[in-house]
Amino acid sequence: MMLYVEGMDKIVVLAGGTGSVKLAMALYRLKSNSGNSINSSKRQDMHLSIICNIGDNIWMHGLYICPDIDTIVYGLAGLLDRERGWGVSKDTFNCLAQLAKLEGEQWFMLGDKDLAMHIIRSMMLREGKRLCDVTGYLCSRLGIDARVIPASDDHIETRIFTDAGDMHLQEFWVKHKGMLDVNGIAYKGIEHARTCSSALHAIEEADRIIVAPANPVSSILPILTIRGLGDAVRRRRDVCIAISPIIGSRPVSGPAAKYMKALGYDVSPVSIAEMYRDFASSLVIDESDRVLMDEIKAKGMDVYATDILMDDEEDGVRLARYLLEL
Ligand code: FO1
Repeated sequence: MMLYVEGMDKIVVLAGGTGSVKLAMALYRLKSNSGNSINSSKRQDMHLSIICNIGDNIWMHGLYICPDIDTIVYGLAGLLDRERGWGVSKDTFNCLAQLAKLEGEQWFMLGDKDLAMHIIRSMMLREGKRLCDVTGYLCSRLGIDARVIPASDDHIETRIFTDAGDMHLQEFWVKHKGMLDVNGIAYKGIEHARTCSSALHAIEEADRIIVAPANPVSSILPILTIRGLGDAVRRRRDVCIAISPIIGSRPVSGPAAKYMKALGYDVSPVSIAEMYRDFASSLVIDESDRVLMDEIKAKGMDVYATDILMDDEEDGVRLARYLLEL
């Protein structure tokens, strides 16, 4: 359990992977003592806890891959391949090429350096350690001064229902390149999953909870649907603020539009308000969606408009500061 220093803001982020890491990195840059390049007068004392989606997790080659956790960990450790938004920068794929020779075509790009993470994690899990402890250990080895917490130690997986059958999210998104029509989505195993005590503790103690601009269906709802976790966030609704992952009628990135339509939602920040209003009291939308403010207020949320696109690091830091100052 984390020991908090009196007077420091406790910030909790609910995060997916590629869409969330820019915000997580920006908050981390603002944080003091993270060895970053921000002018010290602009830094802010804070405890940063990032609760990560685990619905993308998948067993491959006997290894447990946790893409969203790893994206956040690599981002905070300064190792992330920022262009792709996942994996380790300047990684090579020699092991994968050899696997292709021995096993046949590979569709999931596991880099040589990235594999080290999966090998150690899988070994520790086989020794009986919990995913939250394994993640904490890996973060400490990489010198990360923040808590990265899996939403649960239990395995859940987001299944996508298509005309070609139901499949793991990674199969849909990576193997089939997100091209199939989506008829439905389910979080397999979620009814038995329990949240980690460290996630509950972080939520209870938080001064601010930030829902990152992540895919609402495949990143945020799997977190909030885990037993105990959604209730804990609901109890802290007053300090919970969400950033819309939709600008106009398009997601900032990824397959959110397909998934939202499959669940019967219009692709709009107003739908994000419908999905999050039980958990968050405020929604931050893009400046260009100002016209929707009244409609969102009518859903029962406070609404703020600013530039939410994070094209570069400075955009991220500006948005992070805006969220902390709201
Ligand atoms: N995304 C891809 O589009 N293609 C890949 O081959 C791929 C491999 C991969 C390996 C490790 C990892 O941590 C992430 C990886 N991702 C890959 C990203 C991942 O599929 C998704 O973007 C996330 O699960 C969504 O948050």
